[in-house]
Amino acid sequence: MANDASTVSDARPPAVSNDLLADPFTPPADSTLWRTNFLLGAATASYQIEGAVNEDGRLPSIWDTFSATPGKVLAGDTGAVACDHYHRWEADVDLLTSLGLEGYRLSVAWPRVTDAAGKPNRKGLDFYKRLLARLKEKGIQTFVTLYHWDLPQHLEDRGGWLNRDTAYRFADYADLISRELAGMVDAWATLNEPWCSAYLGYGNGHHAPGLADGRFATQAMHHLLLAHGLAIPVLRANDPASQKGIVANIGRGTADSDSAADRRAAHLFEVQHNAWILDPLLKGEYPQDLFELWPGTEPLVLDGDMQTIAAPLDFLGINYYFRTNVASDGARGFRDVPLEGVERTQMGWEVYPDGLRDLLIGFNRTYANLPPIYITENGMASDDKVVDGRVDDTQRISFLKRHFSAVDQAIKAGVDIRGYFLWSLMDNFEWAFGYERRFGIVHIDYSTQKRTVKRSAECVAKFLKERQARI
Ligand code: IFM
Repeated sequence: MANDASTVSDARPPAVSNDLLADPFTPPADSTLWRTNFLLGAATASYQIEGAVNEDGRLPSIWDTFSATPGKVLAGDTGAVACDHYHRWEADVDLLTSLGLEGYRLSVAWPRVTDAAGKPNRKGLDFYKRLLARLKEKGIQTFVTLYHWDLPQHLEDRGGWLNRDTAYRFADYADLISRELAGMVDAWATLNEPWCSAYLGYGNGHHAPGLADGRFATQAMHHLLLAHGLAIPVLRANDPASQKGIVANIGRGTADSDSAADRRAAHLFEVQHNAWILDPLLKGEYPQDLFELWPGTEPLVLDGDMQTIAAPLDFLGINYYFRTNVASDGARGFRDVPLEGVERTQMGWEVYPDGLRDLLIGFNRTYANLPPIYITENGMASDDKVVDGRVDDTQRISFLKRHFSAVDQAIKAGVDIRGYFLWSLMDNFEWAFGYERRFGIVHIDYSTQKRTVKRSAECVAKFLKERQARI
């Protein structure tokens, strides 16, 4: 989950131990990640890498507006140029291929492919057609997200996700794009991280469109989930051979003490971060605890909405980054109690791989109909520098190794996990933190657009090569 300022601190990571340096990456021989049908790829998103915001008929998005508003994004950064991927996509696909990555998760920019009347914008569509065709030619599996936060501004001007009509406009967009790209996509995800769109966008205003009201957050969430539910049958009809799913960010909440009140606080944290999204999708209902935590915020739900939202899924995408330690805050539910002396990333987020394992095992117990899982994002930001042509991102290597192990443990405990996408293929526009925070396994020099493969990417490539050699 990106950019919740409450989770950012100045803590610096401790040094990485010697044995990790000696054997930086390769999973142990009995790891399930050696299975060649476990897909290993990398992920990006349109606004974070494409740039070219005024080209070929692209319309403004809420992130163009938000990032142009003083004080909203660190250093006044915007996605106007980003990694210039719109012009450099061929070299970027070559980069993916040279690393041996088997999957690529990207998103389509809604304002690039439709005009204000929802009609196709041919030039924008052609960009994605060329990109997907090249990826297919290279044998790379494609996971395409329809909405990674770049809502067309003209829809926000009519209420954005607070307006139920946006859900229907999204279904129209899903219809158009899946007709156009049918047969070119291996897996469709409707939304990326509705928690961030609803809570950060409409609940606390840290993200576009920057509104801050608890009732807005729950209503926006309802319309986002409705949009998802309306789009799933459309995608099935238009592109039957592909998988259909959604991507949720999940958060681990642990109790600061063993007291019943703190344990309840940790439970409420996970209701707010996980069950708020997963219960409607997998049980067809909102968790009632959510409205105890946020009284008076029940969204307007029309007859049939919950059945629409609970449309069966082929996969669930899970994005995991960190845990939050919490204590009871009386009527306010929970408050963060940051732990001291723990390893943190450039975002200030705690490195806590067990949280991923524990959440996955917990979901497998809670949801009888849990679909197959892909880890659609996992990774970390570090203040990476190019020194003598190399980027030695030791902490990321260790981070990835430990999260691979967490995934392996969850698989061995019975969770059906089919793949893992690193966040991110390259450093990019990290929303409210602009370009300062670097999540890539490839370094970007924003003044020259030079790409430099980091050591973590070399480790992943080496592992993939060894795995391939075993076939
Ligand atoms: O960069 C974001 C991404 O867009 C969505 N998931 C979290 C990442 C890191 O904050």
